[in-house]
Amino acid sequence: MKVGIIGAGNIGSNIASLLISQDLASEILLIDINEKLALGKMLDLSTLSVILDKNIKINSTLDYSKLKDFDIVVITAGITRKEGQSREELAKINASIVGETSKKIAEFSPNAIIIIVTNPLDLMVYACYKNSCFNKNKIIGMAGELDSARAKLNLAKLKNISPISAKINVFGMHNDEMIIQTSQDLTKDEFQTIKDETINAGANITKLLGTSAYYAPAAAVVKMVKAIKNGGNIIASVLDDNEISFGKEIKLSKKGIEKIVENEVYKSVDTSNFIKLKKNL
Ligand code: TXD
Repeated sequence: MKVGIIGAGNIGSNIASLLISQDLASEILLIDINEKLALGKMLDLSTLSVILDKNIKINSTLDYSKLKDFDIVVITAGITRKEGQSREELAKINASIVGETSKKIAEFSPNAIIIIVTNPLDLMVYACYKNSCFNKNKIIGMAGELDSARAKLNLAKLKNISPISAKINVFGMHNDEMIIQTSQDLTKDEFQTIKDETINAGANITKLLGTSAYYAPAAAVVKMVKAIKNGGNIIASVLDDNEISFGKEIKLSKKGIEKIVENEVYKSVDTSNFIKLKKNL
């Protein structure tokens, strides 16, 4: 599979590294407005592929015509929120980056499946849809797998169980309004603790690193690539008939979203902020 990655920063380059090590791509193209960064990452990743005995084509460019007929394109491009900057401002700036990028993908890889990573995630799925004019079943946003993994860790810590066997998932918006669903018996207080810790998980990492998390977000994208390649269920931000996007469980294949798995919790997702911000993009 040919995988394009727009934005060769922390998450983009880690996605490439995981794709190479797990034999998930035959070709990888890195595109970044910072050409030097993309070139440097490409050279480093090419060397990594040789060390791992992987025969894979890796290139970097700013020329979108090289993104011809790719199967999957991941968008991580964008800016991170600066101090004092509102969510609205960030949404506007990143929507224009994601929008321009999406138009280019539509021009050169019209049959691709697009995975959005850029924040604010759910709104960026909408921005991609509006600008690419792709069918809704070809655009998915990465957040639910990441938030669910964070919730699993928090539940495991609280109940002293393995995070792998923790039965907990996160649906809805990729922000404080996320919705947690678990079959684990919990008191109200325990549930609230897990919810608070999961909501704050990203910000805690950002405080420590001075930048947002990247290993886990990259791994979550790669999980989505695997589900596209081999078929499988994952949680992703997907658009509904009203052009509102939030995290739902979906069945994926090489054709895109095959099915949305219905769940009562979708009805309790608060979409008011999304609708308000969407109008300003
Ligand atoms: O759960 C999730 N979806 C997320 C999302 C979890 C963590 C971080 N999340 C967001 O992903 C984060 O808030 C950012 O919006 C993106 C990418 O995060 P990353 O940590 O990879 O950011 P970097 O390292 O700053 O990389 C972004 C790259 C950088 O190299 C820029 O030069 C490039 O994007 N960039 C562009 N490339 C191409 N074209 C344009 N216009 C452009 N603008 C910036």
